[in-house]
Amino acid sequence: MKKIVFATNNSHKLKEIRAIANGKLEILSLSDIESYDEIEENGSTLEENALIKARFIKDKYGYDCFADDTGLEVEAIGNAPGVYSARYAGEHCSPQDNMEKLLREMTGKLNRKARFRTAIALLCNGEQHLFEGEINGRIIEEKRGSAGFGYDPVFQPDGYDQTFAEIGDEQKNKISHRALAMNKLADFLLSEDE
Ligand code: ITT
Repeated sequence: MKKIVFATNNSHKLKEIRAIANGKLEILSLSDIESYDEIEENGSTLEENALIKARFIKDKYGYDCFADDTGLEVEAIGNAPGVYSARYAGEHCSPQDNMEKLLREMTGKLNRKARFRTAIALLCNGEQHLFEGEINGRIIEEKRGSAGFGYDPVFQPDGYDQTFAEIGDEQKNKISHRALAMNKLADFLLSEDE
């Protein structure tokens, strides 16, 4: 089975990606390769940040790898927090701080449209590839649900009455931005093996 490193320090993402890969790929974590690096994400787009993370691990450890960068883009506030989603409420802030700031900024706004977007950068066999996934939805007025992570309690995907944090991991992993991007990556890697 194809082995590939997923360059993330986010344990929730690792769990999601392993569930989405569904045993078709062997996904190694950064701790599996004994990497405890803090990788600075100073790109100005999701694509650039995904490449920065993947490139760092490829150059330092030599493994074929991929990295994900994800942002929440909210239309009424100029597509913020976007590439700054992780540090929206400041450096080292918590997901709760980020959601509280977002709900404050959205107070009284009638346009609640938002989307999650994921860029995955893959460095494999000396080549670089990018895969994307996105899902549209809306920002609700108050947090609901306890599954998932990050902004999931305030994001309700189109076609659902529940937030990502209410629909649960299994359903989220069928429809999410990350699932769409990851399925493209898995199809690519598996077709290469044929
Ligand atoms: P790595 O860079 O180590 O992969 P990270 O948590 O820093 O992990 P990102 O920069 O991609 O990852 O995350 C941007 C922010 O968006 C961060 O606050 C996450 O909690 C949030 N986020 C990412 N994916 C999400 C998802 O599927 N649902 C809700 N929030 C998400």
